[in-house]
Amino acid sequence: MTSIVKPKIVHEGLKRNALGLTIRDYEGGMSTLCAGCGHDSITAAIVQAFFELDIPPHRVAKMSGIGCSSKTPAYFLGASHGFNSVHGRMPSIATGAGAANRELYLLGVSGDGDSLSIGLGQFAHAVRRNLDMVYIIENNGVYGLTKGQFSASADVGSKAKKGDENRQPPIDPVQLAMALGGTFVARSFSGDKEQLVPLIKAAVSHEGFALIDVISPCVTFNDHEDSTKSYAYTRRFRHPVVHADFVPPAEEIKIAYDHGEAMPVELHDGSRIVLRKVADDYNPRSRGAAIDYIRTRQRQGEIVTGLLYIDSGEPDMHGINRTTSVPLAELPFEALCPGAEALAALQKRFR
Ligand SMILES: Cc1ncc(C[n+]2csc(CCOP(=O)(O)OP(=O)(O)O)c2C)c(N)n1
Ligand code: SF4
Ligand SMILES: [Mg+2]
Repeated sequence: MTSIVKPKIVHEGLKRNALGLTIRDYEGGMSTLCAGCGHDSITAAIVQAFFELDIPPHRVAKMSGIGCSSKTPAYFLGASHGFNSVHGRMPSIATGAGAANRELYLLGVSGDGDSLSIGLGQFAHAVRRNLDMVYIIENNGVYGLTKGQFSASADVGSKAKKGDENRQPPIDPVQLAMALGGTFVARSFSGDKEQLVPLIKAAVSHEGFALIDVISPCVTFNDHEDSTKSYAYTRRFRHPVVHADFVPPAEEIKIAYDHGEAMPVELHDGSRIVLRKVADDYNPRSRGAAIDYIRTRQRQGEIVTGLLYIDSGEPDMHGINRTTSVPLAELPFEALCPGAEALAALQKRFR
């Protein structure tokens, strides 16, 4: 993937986190995306979230498929592990990495084309397995990298830059993930860092598959008047249903309760996401009610954002399969490989 080395200038006064690192330590190469691309704002939110969570970059494995969105891991967490996979195949790579080393923080970045067109099957099974990872879809409604064809998330009636109208119904990753049993489902907007950063932090702390669908306008091919994924459209029709505050384990959470109606949800590492409800009838812990609400608002032309559904009690892929608590990558080879004789005995049973 294309990247230009960014000169690392660290000012003395730059804030340091608990590891003594500055935000510069969480950056990557210089972006080669178009100026104003929503994907760059998501990169900035990822950098901020991991810096504030005090996560050592070498404990993160960032993965992607193919697309402008999938290029972005080159622009953040330069000292992390990384794998840029084949188009739509990132979930398999993430599953393998997670199976081998459950102590890595898995961060997948994908596009609407990468996840909802060619990679739909892979995406669906990663949700179903409740693979412990953060999965960000940088959703612009087009194939940006290949110059603006409609993707599977383009809305009916949305027009391409040259005027063609999309007539096929879109796939909404949020509703799809909920139908597949997703345990953390959120939507945000690349231009809303205040909402996106706490959502990323909560997603990292969630044990299981955490989807954040981020509307991320493509300024070159899909930011015109007739687009439903443009900056103007999203700003106008965005409807935050919950405000999310992320509270790390060591912090007093009383203040968060004081701000009116609050719903704290404890995550497995002791951190909390405190949801302040904006819509009276919204319940992010009821799958059915959340889907109904999203559909009702969708019929009124609104794009609901925030943490839309959470269930922090379900086992993740390792819990379901009862795998060893020691990462497979760290077990001695003899413990993993019982030898040729054991294999021959096993095969004999199937003859
Ligand atoms: C197997 C395969 N088929 C098709 C392509 C061509 N291709 C590259 S990126 C892409 C779509 C990218 O769209 P999206 O995932 O939405 O990312 P964006 O560029 O919009 O961020 C396509 C179809 C490819 N690289 N590999
Ligand atoms: S083509 Fe679109 S998605 Fe790709 S970098 Fe440019 S603005 Fe971003
Ligand atoms: Mg796209």
